[in-house]
Amino acid sequence: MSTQQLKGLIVNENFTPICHVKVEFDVDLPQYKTHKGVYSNDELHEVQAPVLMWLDALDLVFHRLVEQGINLKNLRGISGACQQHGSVYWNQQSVDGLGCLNNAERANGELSTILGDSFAWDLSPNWQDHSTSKECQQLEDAVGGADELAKITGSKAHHRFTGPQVLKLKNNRPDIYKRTYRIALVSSFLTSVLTGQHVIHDIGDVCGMNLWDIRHCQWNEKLVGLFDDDGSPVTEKLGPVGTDGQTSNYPVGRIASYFAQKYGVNSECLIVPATGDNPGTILSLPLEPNDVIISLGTSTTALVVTEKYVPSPLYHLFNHPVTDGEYMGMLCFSNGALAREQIRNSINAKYNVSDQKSWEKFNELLTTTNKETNKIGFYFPLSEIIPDTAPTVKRVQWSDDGETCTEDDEKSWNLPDEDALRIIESQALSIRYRLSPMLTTENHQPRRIYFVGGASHNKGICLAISKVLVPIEGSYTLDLTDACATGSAYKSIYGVNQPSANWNDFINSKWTGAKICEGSQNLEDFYGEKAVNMFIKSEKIL
Ligand code: XUL
Repeated sequence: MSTQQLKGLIVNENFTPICHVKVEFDVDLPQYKTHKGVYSNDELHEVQAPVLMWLDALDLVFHRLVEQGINLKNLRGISGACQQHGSVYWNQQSVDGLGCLNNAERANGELSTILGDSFAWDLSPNWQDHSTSKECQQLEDAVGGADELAKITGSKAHHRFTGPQVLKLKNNRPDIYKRTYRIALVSSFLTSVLTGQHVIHDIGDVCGMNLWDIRHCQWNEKLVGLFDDDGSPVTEKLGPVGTDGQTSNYPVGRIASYFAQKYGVNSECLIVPATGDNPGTILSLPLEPNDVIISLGTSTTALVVTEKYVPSPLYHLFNHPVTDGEYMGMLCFSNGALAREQIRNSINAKYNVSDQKSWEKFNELLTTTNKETNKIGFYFPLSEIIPDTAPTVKRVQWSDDGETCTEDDEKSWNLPDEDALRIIESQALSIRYRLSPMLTTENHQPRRIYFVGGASHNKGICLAISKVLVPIEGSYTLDLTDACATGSAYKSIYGVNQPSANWNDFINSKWTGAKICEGSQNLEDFYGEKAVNMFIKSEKIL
């Protein structure tokens, strides 16, 4: 369940994809009038999604699978990968509403009708929401600052994280908060609808709340204490968490009879807890420690599996969604494809390239422009998450001794040509600087990089990023359009078979590999510490 669409992917026991359907919220469910799957209020910096739309999307996905001639009697297990941080506010009535899904006589009609009265709020705050500065401060103050909050929950306070969002709801909409019986993440919401009962939160996804104490495996008392003035403990509303690999990986139940009756799903089909989209992504391939996945989509995300719990306000640490004692490190930048495309468009306009969407000239400039350690460009057409910055474009140039810098001096920049390499350099330097504490190789280099997402098909971009990150064994691209859906499909196979094997053995036994990105092995580290230091200094001027 992503921001703009819900996909249904079926794979067999050998990881072979069988069928793939999707529902695009704006296009397939126009009655909700969303734009890119959400409602945005630019003045209030709020971004929200209608919950009933997701229920209609779920019905439509099953409907489309049936339309494709898939016999859902063969379905043995289902899991999911959902946009992280979003929260769903169920009311008391939901116990009965969800129960209806398991009652042959009452499970009639559409999900959005059966569960229509089950929500205290019909909206879910989305990960793009930026409206919780006050609450972020409250959470950090409660534990003694950003460093402390990162130590406890794996992340400093972020606008989009569920804790600040729920706190804002309690402060601004106490009526809704009072009516809330259970707060679900998008992942636990999906698992609940599929099973027809309230369920646990997944151990990986719960770390996207800024409330969960990762080392002690429990809600943090000081943080949940911020909700105490309401009179009833927020932990009751938050409900239980699958506190280890056992509870989060094993099926939580069978599919609700609604889906068996209506779409012919095998009534024995097991539901394995859904996780977040990023934890789902790391399950799509056998990652060894120090391997990095870079997802080049609308946003840019870098993910790494690590056995070290080294929290920092610079990045996020989550529990590994499957393996106890491992962690997923994550960087999530909101600016990615859009920023690169804007530069590509001005380059194509300058050179009268007839196909506006062609990357040929952009990629040529990546190889003909001089690599730089003294020039840094920041290109944020959208508000940026890392660093927390309003939309801006800024170009800086440092003197060789790193003492003085000039800003936005258009004379010394060959524009827009030079922006092609500079945007890739700065996106990659930001990843390099922030990932390095989590990497345990000698020079904190990644072992391998796996590129996924839209721009992973662009070899020029992948190579230019690799030159900054210098992976020891090179970079690889995966022919995976749906990395997170694929990872969660593998999770369902693992869970259904009541895992005795360790996750990596399981995935290695079935996985068929990735393609090497030509030229990405044995790279010389041109950029080195000098470029990283210039980058850090430049970011401070933003
Ligand atoms: C991760 C994040 C996004 C969402 C939506 O922290 O906010 O990646 O999960 O995809």
